[in-house]
Amino acid sequence: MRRGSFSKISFLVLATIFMWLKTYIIYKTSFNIKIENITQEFILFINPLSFLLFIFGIGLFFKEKNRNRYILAASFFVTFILMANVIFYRFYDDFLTIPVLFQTSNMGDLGSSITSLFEISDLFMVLDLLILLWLYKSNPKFKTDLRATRKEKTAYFLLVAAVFFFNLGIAEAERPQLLTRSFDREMLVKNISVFNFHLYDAMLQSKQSAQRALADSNSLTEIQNYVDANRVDPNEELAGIAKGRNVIAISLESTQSFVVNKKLNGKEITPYLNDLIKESYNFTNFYHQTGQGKTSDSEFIVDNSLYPLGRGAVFFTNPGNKYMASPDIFKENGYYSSVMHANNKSFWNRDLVYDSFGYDKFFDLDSYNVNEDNSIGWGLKDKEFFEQSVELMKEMPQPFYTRLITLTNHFPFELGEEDKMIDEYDSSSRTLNRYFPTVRYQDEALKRFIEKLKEDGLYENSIIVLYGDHYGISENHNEAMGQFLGKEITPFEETQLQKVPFVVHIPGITDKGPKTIEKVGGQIDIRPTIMNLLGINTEDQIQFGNDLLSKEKQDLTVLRDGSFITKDRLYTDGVCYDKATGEPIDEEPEGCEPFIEKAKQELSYSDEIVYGDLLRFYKENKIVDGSKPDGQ
Ligand code: GP9
Ligand code: MN
Repeated sequence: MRRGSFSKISFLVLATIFMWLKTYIIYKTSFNIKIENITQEFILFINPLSFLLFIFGIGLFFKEKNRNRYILAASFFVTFILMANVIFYRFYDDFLTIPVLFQTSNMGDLGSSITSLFEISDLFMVLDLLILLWLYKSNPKFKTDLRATRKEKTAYFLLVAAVFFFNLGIAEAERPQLLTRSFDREMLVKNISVFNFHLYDAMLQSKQSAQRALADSNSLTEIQNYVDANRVDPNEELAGIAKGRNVIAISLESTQSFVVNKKLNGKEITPYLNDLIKESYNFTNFYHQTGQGKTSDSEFIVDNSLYPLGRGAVFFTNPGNKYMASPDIFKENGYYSSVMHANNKSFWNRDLVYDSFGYDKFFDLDSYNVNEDNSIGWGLKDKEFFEQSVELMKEMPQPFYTRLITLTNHFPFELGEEDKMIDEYDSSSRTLNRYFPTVRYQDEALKRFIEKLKEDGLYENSIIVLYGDHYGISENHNEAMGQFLGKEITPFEETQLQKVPFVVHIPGITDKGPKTIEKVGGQIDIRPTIMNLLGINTEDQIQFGNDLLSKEKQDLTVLRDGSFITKDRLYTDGVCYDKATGEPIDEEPEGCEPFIEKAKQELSYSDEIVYGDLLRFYKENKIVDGSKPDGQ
């Protein structure tokens, strides 16, 4: 670059470099960002660059004096953002988001103690500002009257774009589907920088507020009519058979039904579960209904009996909505509620969402003793997790509702040799091969868990609910899956593979009278089914699920992609299949026809509730006037 050009941007370059290094130093000293390899470290290092070049680059549109003034102001502004995050992180172990900024209760906690959160070392954060200020005031080298030419500006912003896409490219390679699939703030900051994360957050926020602003209570009236028309009476005989018991719900990570009662090299894959279902209510035509939000979507469905969103994770897009979630219903019935999961509390935005759902407590990573020896893959091993969870459960006020989220059977299905109780499979898919030992391990962990509940006196007065959260083996592994199942994986089979276990074990009851329930259902039916067993009435709830034990329940379940399954038909990708043969049926499309519209309608009603935050219009089981929402 010519000297002239350089002097036009030298103040800019200096400010950028200062801020870049400062951000990286803050990443390393003030935030706890887990780095697993050198690529991740590199991404972390370069990620502030695109934003900083951009924001300081705007200075090129000003003449020199104003330019430097602008750059100084931008430096103060960016430093302020960093500082706010550092201080917030010190208290909450999390990055700032817009909903959090407006969550007065959170901010109230911080309140007066904000000054006490400052540390002497924070002064380091203004060091570069002082240098820039001093240069601006005293050093004429940084003052020329030159304007940047059009060409130079274009070249500069092309460079900014190149840096941005380079960053995004390697981040996507390191963490596929970063922006659509993973909504962990730490992950976003680690990959696209704390600054771009705020921009992303602002974008989501504005979209969401627009949709919310346009909604009124009339939309809810129509939906309530639909819900009421589709509600069936729960099973009367079974109503209240588990009244007053603790509810222990276990989310089985990535567990699909195809492993149940199935052998690999002559060995059962889930021997414990296979025995347990003989003493339980076992639902054999049960499907997960999750979308991109994976585990978090399943949590949303289970606790709300609503559908997750077609795009993104509702936990991330609408964490602050008004919900009528299980914890609130349980609370009204004298229950204490909690979630137990040994991961960062901010993963999937859980900390915020659980507050909205009304949970009394989230036992997150900090509640567990996690070290290298008791961890594998994503974190704490299931056996240890269950073991420690029972200890925590012993201290809970009873009756309680607690949801435990397992972790070991998560892609990439890593497991230490000492924990392998079954061989890997032998196929072209490393993922499928490794799936079996981790499923087997999870099954063993479950066995130990229930034994421990018995030892510790928590078994008899509880009901145990098991469900698979979502698929573990995606369609990318169809060939290997076909080899294992001994049949070609057609779109029909692929949809059938979305079946996950749903098992309700009621000590003293289901062991004496187990049932196999073939009624077609999905995760939205879990809440109404369990509530009826507990004798809790959910007739006033706006929910799409129904009691799966009710004779009247229609054999129909809608998956998030619009596919659906009835008693004898399966519809996916616009094709109607005969369930008995797995073959498409052209001559008799009526089998699917009546449900196609219904499926779409139901999903869109559910979306409307979420995007419009419609449940805010529902108070004390009545729809209230939409013109005066509760001032939120
Ligand atoms: C992470 C765990 C896994 O906390 O729930 O999430 P997933 O990737 O399955 O959605
Ligand atoms: Mn999961």
